[in-house]
Formats: sequence, structure tokens, C-alpha cells
Amino acid sequence: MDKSKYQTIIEHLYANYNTLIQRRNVAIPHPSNLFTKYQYPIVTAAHTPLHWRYDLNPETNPLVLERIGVNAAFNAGAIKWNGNYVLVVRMEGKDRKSFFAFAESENGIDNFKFWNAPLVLPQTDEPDVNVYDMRLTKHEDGYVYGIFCTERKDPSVPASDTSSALANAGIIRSRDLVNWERLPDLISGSNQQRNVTLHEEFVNGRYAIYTRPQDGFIDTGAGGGIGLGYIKNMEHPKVEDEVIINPKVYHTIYELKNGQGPSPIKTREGWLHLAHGVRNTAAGLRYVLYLFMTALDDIEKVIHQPGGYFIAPDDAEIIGDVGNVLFCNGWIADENGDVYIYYASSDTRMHVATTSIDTLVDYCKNTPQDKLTSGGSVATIRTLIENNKGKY
Ligand code: M1P
Repeated sequence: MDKSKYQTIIEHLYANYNTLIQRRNVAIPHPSNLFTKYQYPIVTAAHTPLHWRYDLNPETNPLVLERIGVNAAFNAGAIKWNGNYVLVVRMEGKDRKSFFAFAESENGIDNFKFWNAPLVLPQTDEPDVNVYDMRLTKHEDGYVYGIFCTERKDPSVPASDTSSALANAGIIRSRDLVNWERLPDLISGSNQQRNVTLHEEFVNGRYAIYTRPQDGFIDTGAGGGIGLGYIKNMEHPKVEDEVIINPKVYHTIYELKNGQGPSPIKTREGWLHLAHGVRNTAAGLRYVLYLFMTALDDIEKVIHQPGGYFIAPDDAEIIGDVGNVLFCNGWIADENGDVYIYYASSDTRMHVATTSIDTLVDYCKNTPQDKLTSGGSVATIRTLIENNKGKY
């Protein structure tokens, strides 16, 4: 290929890329007034820097072919850092391996740019095969903890079973988001753990950790529910006194399983939790996001739990590698009370929804609870209609 043709292809590639990552987002307030969604996903596979994917040497790649493909960018942890909105994104290569990469934006809703290279995750003696879904928590001990799912092949299954995995929580910590120390993986009484994240404060001198014990890799079995346990020393992260604080419940949006999203946010009226709930349908699993609150003086006690979901996948969000899934493991509360919910749709791309602490607390306190029967739901609606008499 002649030099000028090569140059044209490269310029075109960069022009398209820059247009994508500099695109301004457009707010779409939700008719419920609970949150605002945005027109464009904030991070996608196409946001992956070109120098991670293309060999930019005209001698070795004269046709400008993509050498390393990225399949998806989703399930990001989030933290406010030096005034910016920082995500640790789950990147998934075309080779199906997930890894982590930081992306940063000044306003939290658009212009997310990846740092120069993906994170090199320090290993334990038993290397991770696949890693995903990191939650970032700034703990009062001074460290930022990154807790993620680490997966290795299940050694107990027959050789013909090339799918079964053992999932557990891997733990890293840092003081600057650049240099990370790996701690031992979580030690718990469960076969498998996913959706694990740290409470930001000590509780009676111990670390408090949200868990999701499960019997199998997909099925939570008897362990189903959001758990809470305590750890004396993060260098030997053994979970003690684990209890289920938010169980899965028949015929609800979290009938099949649920999981804590990011670490809860402290408010004057309690800890705000964002979680995912999963139900089964003829078309497969459906993941939606719901909220609940726990008491400031007893974090095991759920004090408010609205019925139903807070955000569900809609329109283009329903479609992706694993359809009908909304998943969230990162949110940021600004000091002025604004909240940025970083959620992924269908295991494919990242979005943001904005709301406020006041809205979320009002929603949790005043949305009717799930009465668990159709009759109960009708009674709830009729009470509102009765109260609205003369107002419509
Ligand atoms: O595919 C949907 C989600 O499935 C898992 O969630 P859970 O642990 O609740 O089953 C996770 O693997 C998550 O990454 C994924 O988005």
C-alpha cells in the first residue's frame, strides 16, 4: 500500500475515534422523575484506545488491520478521584478474557478517556483465570479497596466439563489507584462468592463486607441473598458472623437471586443500597436494579425496601451479549447530593443515570413495599386512588 493511502486510513480511524470519545451526552429525564438517563452509552468496546488494538507500525501492519479485538466494556466500579469521575471498567476481549482498565471523565456523563494501559493485576499463588466486576471502596483505614470476582476452573468436576468454575472475591488495595497490593482471596464458609464489596466504615473495630454466598457457579442454592460478614484483618480476610440481610423471595424481581451492587452510600437517614435482582423468564434471566436502606446504628437491619425495581433495561439496553440485563457495581455521590449511577446494559456497554440523595431516600421511604400478592398490589393502588380523590 502506498504511503498516502496508509495515512488516509489512519487519519480516518483516529477521526472516528475522537468523534466518539468527545461526543457530548444528552440528558433524557425519566417520566418517573426518579432519575435521568442519557442518550449515549458512556463507555463501549469502541472507546478502547486504538493503540491497544492496532499495530501502528506501517511496516508490520500496512493494511491497518485490527490485531487485538475488544468485545465489550461493562460492569464498572466507580470512585471520585482528584475531582474526576473514575471508572474501573470490566473489559472483555474477543478471547473472552475479562480484565480491568481505568477510564476518567471531568463531568461524569461524557468524555470518558482510558488511562494509557490496562491494569496489571498482582496475583496470588493461585493465578486468576478470569477476573471481573470490581467494586471500589474508599475505606476509613485510608486505602481504596478493589474487590472483584476471580474465577478458576473447578478442579472437582470431570475432565469433560470444561465450563464449571469456582468464583471467589479477589482483593487489592491502593493509596493512589496506580500502585496496587494484592491481598489473599476472601476466606468464607461458602463454596463460591460473587458480588462482594466492602462497607466504608469499621463496625465495632472490624471490617464489614457484603457477600453473596452461593452453592454453585450460576445457582445460588441455599445461600441465596445478600450477605454481610465481618473481617478482623484484611491481610487474612476471613469472613466471620456472616448473615443474610436481604434474601431472595418468591415471586419478586429478586426471586432467583440478587447481589449487592456498589458499596452503600451513607445518608442522614440510613445507608442507601443499590442491588441487582434476577428472575427467570421463558426468554432467560432478567436483571433489574433495586434499592433498599439499612440502619445507621445497625447495618444488618433493612429499614426501607420499596417494592419492585428502580431501573430496568429498556429499548436498546435490552439487547447485547447477555440480553435483558442491567448490572451496577459503581456509583458516586457528590458532596452536593448529586448521585451518578454507573450501570451496564446486557453485559455489553456502560451507561450513567443521574439522580440525587434526596430523591433516592424519598423513594426508599415512600414507595410502597411489595405485599407479595396480586391482591396486595391492587390494595396498594386503591389506597393511592382513594387518597387522590378530589385531586384528579
Ligand atoms: O450476566 C449477568 C451477570 O451475571 C452475573 O451476576 P450474578 O453474580 O448475580 O449472577 C455476573 O457474572 C455479572 O458479571 C453479569 O453481568
